[in-house]
Amino acid sequence: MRFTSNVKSYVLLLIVGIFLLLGYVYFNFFSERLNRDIPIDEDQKSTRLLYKQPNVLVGRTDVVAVTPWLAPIVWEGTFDPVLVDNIFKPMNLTIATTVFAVGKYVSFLQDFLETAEKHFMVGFNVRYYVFTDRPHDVPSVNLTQGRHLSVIQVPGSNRWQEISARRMEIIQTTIEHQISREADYIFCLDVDSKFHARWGAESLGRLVAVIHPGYYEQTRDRFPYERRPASTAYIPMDEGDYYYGGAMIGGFVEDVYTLTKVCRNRFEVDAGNSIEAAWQEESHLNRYLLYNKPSKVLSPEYLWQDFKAKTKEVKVIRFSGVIKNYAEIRPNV
Ligand code: UD2
Repeated sequence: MRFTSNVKSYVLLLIVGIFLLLGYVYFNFFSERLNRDIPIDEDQKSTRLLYKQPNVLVGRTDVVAVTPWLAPIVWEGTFDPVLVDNIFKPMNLTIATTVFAVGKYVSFLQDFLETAEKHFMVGFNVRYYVFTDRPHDVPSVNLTQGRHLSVIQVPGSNRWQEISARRMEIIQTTIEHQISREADYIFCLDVDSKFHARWGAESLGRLVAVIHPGYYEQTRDRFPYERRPASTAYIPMDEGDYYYGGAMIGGFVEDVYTLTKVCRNRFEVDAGNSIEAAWQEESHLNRYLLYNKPSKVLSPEYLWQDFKAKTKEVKVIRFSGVIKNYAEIRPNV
């Protein structure tokens, strides 16, 4: 009798133990997943999100943070990184990042990738697409979890203008064949650059462009737009919003697809008429963005140049072009 009652107690204890273990597993793993899907839940203290109260009267007054078509211009101090991350991180987004390293430009890849791992879209799924004619020279860089790199072979060229300009066509076809299935957003970046500080989800938008650091203090008639009416990139002297840098194009994959397709077609029309726009694809980009306004504009913090002294309104340099010896690095002068 005594033996049977001991067995019963052991069985009872075992059942209680199993329930406790299951409860522990549920609350530690599954409830955490559920909470991540609901970033702000006022009823549950554990999911409260604390951040500085937004203010409509106090903020940056030294820069303009909105375009006349009401798109944000992203400057340090105009967004809360903690809040932004809490909105975007639960969405489990994948960000495609294209970078061309043709000819000697392959030597810039190591710094570009290593600094991107430190500062670019940290905590997001990132897929780098490296386009090069020298796949064996692509450095091996340690990527953190959720980040991948594909190498795509492209032809070399003996004209830098062609390498730079053909990016539109190659990005367009790669979106069509691969990226459209693998990513939500895309950034197309220049390789001869390094990241120096956070470049995060505050930069995400439907169509994103960056203000070129060399021209944000100039009047529109001084912008180096294509000025010949015979070119499809033509912009008259009394038109234009900002001068956007060709070193960054971003947005939803489908919106960047349309942009690259249109610019590529216009580039080919020009080529058929023996015209090459003043700044190749950058000129076509500027023309496209004049009539298809970006939904978000990044300040020059997101595209600086190492040779340029920091100005007072630029509080943080996030991404900057390195100083390079053009004669040494380019296939032609
Ligand atoms: C400006 C633009 C650049 C592009 C170019 C016009 C900025 C800061 N830069 O830079 O985006 O619009 O004018 O053509 O706005 N590349 C190679 N191999 C080469 C040459 C170029 O891979 O031999 C690729 C590489 O990814 C490079 C990019 O093309 O970063 C742009 O070329 P660049 O950096 O020589 O052009 P740059 O400095 O005049």
